[in-house]
Amino acid sequence: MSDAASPLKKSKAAGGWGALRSCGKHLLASGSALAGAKAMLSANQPDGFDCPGCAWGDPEHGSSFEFCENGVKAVAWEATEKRAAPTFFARHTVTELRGWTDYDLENVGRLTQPMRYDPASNRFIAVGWYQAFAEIGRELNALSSPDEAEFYTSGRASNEAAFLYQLFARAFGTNNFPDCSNMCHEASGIGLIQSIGIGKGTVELEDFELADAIFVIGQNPATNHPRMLGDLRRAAQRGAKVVALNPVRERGLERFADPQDKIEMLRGGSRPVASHYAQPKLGGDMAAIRGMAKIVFARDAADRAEGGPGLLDDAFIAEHTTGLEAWRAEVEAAGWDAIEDQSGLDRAEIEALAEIYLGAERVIATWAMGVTQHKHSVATVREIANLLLLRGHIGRPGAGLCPVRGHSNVQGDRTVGINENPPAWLLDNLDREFGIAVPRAPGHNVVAAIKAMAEGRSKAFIGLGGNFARATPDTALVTEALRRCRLTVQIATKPNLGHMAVGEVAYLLPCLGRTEIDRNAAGKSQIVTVEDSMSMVHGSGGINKPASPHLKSEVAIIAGMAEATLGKSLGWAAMAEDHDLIRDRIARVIPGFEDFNVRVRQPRGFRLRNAAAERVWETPSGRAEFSAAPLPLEIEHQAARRRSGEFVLQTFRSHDQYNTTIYGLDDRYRGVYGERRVVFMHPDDIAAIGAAPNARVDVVGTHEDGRSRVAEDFRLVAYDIPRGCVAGYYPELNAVVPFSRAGEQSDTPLSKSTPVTFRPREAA
Ligand SMILES: Nc1nc2c(c(=O)[nH]1)N[C@H]1C(S)=C(S)[C@@H](COP(=O)(O)OP(=O)(O)OC[C@H]3O[C@@H](n4cnc5c(=O)[nH]c(N)nc54)[C@H](O)[C@@H]3O)O[C@H]1N2
Ligand SMILES: Nc1nc2c(c(=O)[nH]1)N[C@H]1C(S)=C(S)[C@@H](COP(=O)(O)OP(=O)(O)OC[C@H]3O[C@@H](n4cnc5c(=O)[nH]c(N)nc54)[C@H](O)[C@@H]3O)O[C@H]1N2
Ligand SMILES: [Mo]
Repeated sequence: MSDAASPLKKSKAAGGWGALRSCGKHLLASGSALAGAKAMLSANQPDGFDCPGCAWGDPEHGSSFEFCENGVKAVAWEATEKRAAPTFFARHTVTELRGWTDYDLENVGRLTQPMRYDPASNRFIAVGWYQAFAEIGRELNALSSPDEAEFYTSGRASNEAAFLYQLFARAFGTNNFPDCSNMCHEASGIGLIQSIGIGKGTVELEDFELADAIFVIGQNPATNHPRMLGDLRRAAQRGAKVVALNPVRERGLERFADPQDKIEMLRGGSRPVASHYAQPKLGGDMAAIRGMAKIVFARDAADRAEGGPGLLDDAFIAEHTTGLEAWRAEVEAAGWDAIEDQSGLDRAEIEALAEIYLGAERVIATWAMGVTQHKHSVATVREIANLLLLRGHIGRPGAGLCPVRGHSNVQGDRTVGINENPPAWLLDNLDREFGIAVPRAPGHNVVAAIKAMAEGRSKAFIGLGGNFARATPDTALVTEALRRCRLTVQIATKPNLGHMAVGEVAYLLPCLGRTEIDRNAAGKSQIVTVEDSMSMVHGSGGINKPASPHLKSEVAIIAGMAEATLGKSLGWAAMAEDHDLIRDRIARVIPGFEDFNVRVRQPRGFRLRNAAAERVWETPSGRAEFSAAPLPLEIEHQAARRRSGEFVLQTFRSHDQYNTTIYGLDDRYRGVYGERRVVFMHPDDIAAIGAAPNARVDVVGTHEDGRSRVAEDFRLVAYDIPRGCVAGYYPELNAVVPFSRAGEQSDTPLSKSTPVTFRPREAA
């Protein structure tokens, strides 16, 4: 790769003073530096709130607060003194607000009162809670079937809110639970359940202190999981190999200066994180890992031929697994040409990766969206599991699988029942506990919900947080689909662009944030709980004064809607008053939550049992199952090359955003400042389309379904990225991602492999 294309050579390490300066800026910009600083001090502390940033685990020892730029931004965003009060909505029509940017709209501040859309004036007008609940109940009951309603969940919702929400929807009569998880780690859950019997990672935070090799696949922790970077860095410091697989050279993965380390900060130092960096092409990880397996099998055979014991964990394979031979046959059938072309890595590079794997006694594999948002993501997740199973790297200290979750409670929401395809035991337990008969038929995920609303089959949309219109693909189509609805209800802390896609009857219901004190009528403050990527469940209680006296907790809002829709019989009001009552119900419905109310008050909470981590495999065979999927015949970058002029686009996050929330316009580690409409491209590809670096282009989606998809006016940035692959930011580029292209089995939109071409902008 030519040096000219890499901004990394010149720029400094990730983290460090840049991170501190950036945090100071965000706390000040939020207009409440003091409250922000105070809030930060109790984030991820035993008696404070769980950080609303990411789902990385919290350390057991060292109660000192872990500094995280990401967390500071998330807290400052919520603790702002700015308000989106009724006077703001009186000044602007909804049509006008639709023309605002994501950034400007959220920047108005916190919602203060329930708002109802008034079609006559085309504005949101304040209403009382009682009136809002009553009308929502009437509208839901007027649907011809409960299956005409969609209940969307974003992963920040607490276990208590999510449990009550699924109870509400199921008691109402539907399993329609489109969930941010459908766009996120769905493939991890599905693949891991098939392979090891549980859809969650098997490692604990402590395992990172013992691992000899950590493969970080399709993940950008410097931006998205900064506290994970600390663990990676400590591992690298004690000599473990940290291997990055990422088409883009992400600076934070290469070098990192730790804001926790005062001496390093003073010296302006930084240390390498990744000892090895491989740049596969988009979607090429399955082939890369298959190549590694090919080498492992060959080296194993050679060792045995020489009378050695072989390199596989024979005892583990014999006692704990099934299906090895079928997979081995697939691996042997895959030719090196196909492996090299698909992965974009040459054989020598793959050999080097295999040697690191073979040289390590304890191996961890972590991954995120670079693995899960592709067509063959489930097969890829299973290929990762296969590789670890070969040498028994699951269920022992310092080794294991680690899908790194996104939203701070996305894993917990699933655990407590947000699932459009629920297991029978969950439904049986709900029926028994509440004396109801919940529906059995599977409901809608995100893609199915979009389709149903677009076709007019679904008529009501309830959003528990999140930003459905902006987070989903095909922005224009989804915005239209929401506007076709009879009822839209958005439960949120701040207004966002998606909220302006109003149905005929539309509500914006303001809730307390996680940093705020939630007091019940009797004055007793309530806590909620969340589950992190390591299956640790812990309590979270706010410490800040609520942004407005009119706010209700998410739990209270769900209870209010449920009672207005279904009547009082399930005891909604009591559960809203006292969250312990919800936890008692969870304890009786969801396995693993016995004594919930006692255990959640232990300092670090408790860990949900993970059978696979104990080498108990809850699969049909009772063993860990090797998968034997053939390599795909062709993946997107190969197809794009065949149709010359086409590229495969991945949409990722800048350093200054949290999903659809834009904190600022800089992407410090990638050297982009003051703008977001950029496309990262190999310099030779820029030349190949007849453009010059920094030229402005329109990005055109090439999916052929008769719909035109264009995102206008982007700057081409020469970058260290494989040829044929380009990258740019979400949510802006969701305009060109078709919702109908989705992952096999996972049905996850292909946010990391969308075929596009480029069209020069006319010079102004
Ligand atoms: N600050 C901040 N923190 C966040 C979020 C945020 O938006 N901002 N979002 C949260 C959420 S919901 C989530 S899910 C996580 C997301 O965390 P990440 O998965 O780190 O998120 P992305 O920015 O989408 O980055 C994907 C990475 O995978 C690489 N990649 C893309 N395609 C491929 C591929 O085919 N193969 C390989 N090997 N790599 C590939 C990209 O180059 C990029 O480095 O972060 C969570 N934390
Ligand atoms: N093209 C492309 N699309 C993607 C992705 C991608 O990588 N590329 N990533 C996907 C992924 S991994 C995910 S997880 C989804 C995210 O999809 P969502 O979870 O729907 O989106 P967010 O941007 O996280 O939601 C932000 C909104 O949540 C609300 N909010 C914030 N805090 C709270 C709170 O405490 N309570 C409530 N009720 N509301 C709150 C605010 O109004 C804010 O505007 O996007 C997906 N979409
Ligand atoms: Mo996510």
